[in-house]
Amino acid sequence: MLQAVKTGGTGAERRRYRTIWISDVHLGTRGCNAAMLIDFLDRVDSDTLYLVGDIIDGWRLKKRLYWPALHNDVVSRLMKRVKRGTRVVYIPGNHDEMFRQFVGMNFGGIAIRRRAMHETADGRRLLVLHGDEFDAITLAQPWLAHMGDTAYTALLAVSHVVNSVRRRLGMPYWSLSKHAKAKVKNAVAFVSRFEEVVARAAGSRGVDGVVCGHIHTAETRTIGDIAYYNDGDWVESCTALVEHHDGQMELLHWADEIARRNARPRSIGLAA
Ligand SMILES: [Mn+2]
Repeated sequence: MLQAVKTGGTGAERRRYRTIWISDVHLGTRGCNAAMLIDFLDRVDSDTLYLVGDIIDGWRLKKRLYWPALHNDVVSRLMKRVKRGTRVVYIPGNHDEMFRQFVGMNFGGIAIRRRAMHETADGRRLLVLHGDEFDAITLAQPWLAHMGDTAYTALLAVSHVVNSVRRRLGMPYWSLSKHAKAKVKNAVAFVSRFEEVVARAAGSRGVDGVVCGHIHTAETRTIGDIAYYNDGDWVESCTALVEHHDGQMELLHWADEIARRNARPRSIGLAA
C-alpha cells in the first residue's frame, strides 16, 4: 500500500515505494528528459533505489561537453536521497561503462555493482542488470543504435520541438520514438527477441525474474515462468519500475502522471 510522507522542500506529499528502478537517463545529452525526471524524484521516494545503467552518457560527453544545470539537479537529488538513508545501488551500463572499473566499491553511500539480486517483499528473487551484455547474443544493436546516433539525435530534436509546441498548447507529452518504434517491424522483432534472451538467461540462473533497461522499451511480462521487467528510459518514454510494499510491481509512465495532474478541459479557442 502507498504511504505518503511530507517532504521539506516542496511541501508536497511524496509517494513512498519499497523499491524504485530507473535507467537510461543519458545525462550529458540533449535527449535526457531531466525536467521530467526531477519532477518524478520530487514526488516519489523508496527504501531502495536501483540505477540500472546509462545514467550518465560518457560516449556523448567524450565528443562534446553538454551539461546543463538541470543535469546537476538530477545528480544532487540522487545524492540527497543517499543522505536521507535510501539504499542506492548503481549498475553501470554500456554508456557509463567508465564506472564499471569501480564495481564492488561504495562511493558516497552508493554501491556500484555489475549486477544485483533483489528480493521482493513477497519473497521473489529478481536479477537486476543493465542488459547490454546480451547485445552479442541478440545479434543486433538496440533499434536506436541500429538507426545510428545521428538519426536518433535528429529524431529527438524533432521530438523536442513537437513537445515544446504541445506543451505551449497545454497538450500532454508525446513520444515520437515510441510511435516510430511501433511502426518499424525490425524494432519490434528485436525487442521481443531481447526480452526472451534476457528471460532465458535469468531462468538459467534459477531466479524468479529479471529487471533490466538498455533497449528503452518499458515492459512487464511473463516469459515462460520468468517475470521480465524493463524500467524503460528517461529520454523518451519517461518510465520507472516500482515495487509496492506488498511486493506488487508497477510501471509508472511519468508523462501520463503529469498529464493527469494537469488535466483540465481543452480551451475551445485553440486552433485545430
Ligand atoms: Mn545501454
